[in-house]
Amino acid sequence: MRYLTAGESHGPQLTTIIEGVPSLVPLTAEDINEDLARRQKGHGRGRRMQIEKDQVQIKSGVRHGATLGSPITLVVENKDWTHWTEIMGAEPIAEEKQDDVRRKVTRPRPGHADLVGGMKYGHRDLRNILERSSARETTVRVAAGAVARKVLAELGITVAGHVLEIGGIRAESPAYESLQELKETTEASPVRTMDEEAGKKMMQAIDDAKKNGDSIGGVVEVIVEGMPAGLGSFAQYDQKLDAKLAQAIVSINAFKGVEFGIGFEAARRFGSDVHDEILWTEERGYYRSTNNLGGFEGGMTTGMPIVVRGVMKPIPTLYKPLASVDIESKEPFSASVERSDSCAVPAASVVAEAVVAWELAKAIVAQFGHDRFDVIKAQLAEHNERTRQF
Ligand code: EPS
Repeated sequence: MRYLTAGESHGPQLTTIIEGVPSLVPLTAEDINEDLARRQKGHGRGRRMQIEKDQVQIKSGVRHGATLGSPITLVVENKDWTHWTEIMGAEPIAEEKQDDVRRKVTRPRPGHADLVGGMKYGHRDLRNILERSSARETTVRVAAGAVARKVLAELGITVAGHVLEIGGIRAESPAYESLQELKETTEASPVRTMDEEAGKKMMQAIDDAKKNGDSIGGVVEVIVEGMPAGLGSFAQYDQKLDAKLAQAIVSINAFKGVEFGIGFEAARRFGSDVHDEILWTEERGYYRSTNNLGGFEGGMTTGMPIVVRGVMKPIPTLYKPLASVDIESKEPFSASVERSDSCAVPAASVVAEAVVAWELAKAIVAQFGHDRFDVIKAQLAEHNERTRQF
């Protein structure tokens, strides 16, 4: 399975073309819209989210509620486009109109792609960079992830994301009976956290940052239950599934780091206090007494829940801008101010779910590869029985 995305933040639409999804997977626009709406929420979002109401249009690859096996094209229109049709239009504009129409950006924002992107592609108008490097693009990554999530759900695999930390305020480690409970609690939280008290403080921290013209980041966690053991491989560096998840997490806009299980904490413990002891029962097959390694050994899934975290830096667009240089005059200036969010960590936890779901569904389809989903389902059931009895 693979997908590409296309589209500018204030262009007419965002598009993804997804290839390699097997036939016969049940799929409706509603499955995708649910995740699109979840991504739009969260305390700390800016005015843009009041303009947009993201809805997918399925343009190919699905008929009467099920995938065909042919490429799936998903489109989400930008409602804001009506305000940007001239500024972002594809047609050339007359010389004398350019200053009025372009909304040219020449003062790069530290931490955004503006300066280096401009140097790289030779754009003296940095809008040509920021339009595509904007996190608006994650809309269609969530759409592609929703398709992957549907594949996983049909195989009994559940993916849930939540917020662990915002602006230095850390939620208590979530105690939950089931992933369903975690999902319901975090869905009701404006900052997608299990810990209500910490959630209030997080919201206050977001409001304070906003008041100061500043932004704040945080840590998100994705948990996946129901994964079979033995996906990915130790045999070659580029087959390690945890490495693919790490790439996927760090590919989310503004993400700077990733860890699995106890993560960096492992550096501070003895081996005897890190590695997860092996148990077996007739009913469960092999399992572990703990899950410090977050569901991976040797680049392969162990069958324990996958636990992966990512750290998001504060958004670099600041109403109280940092020092920058105007690329026309080379004079020092404050960086450009673009409308933005003061904190998008809750939304980013939904994006993290999507990119994790995508990598896992892709690994399953690759390993139990078939054009038909019913055959993949049967092969996975056989695999699970073999590993249980091994
Ligand atoms: C973003 C800037 C803001 C955010 C945007 C990401 O958009 P605008 O420039 O239109 O105000 O709202 O995020 C989204 C539009 C979205 O859908 O998540 C940026 O510069 O990265």
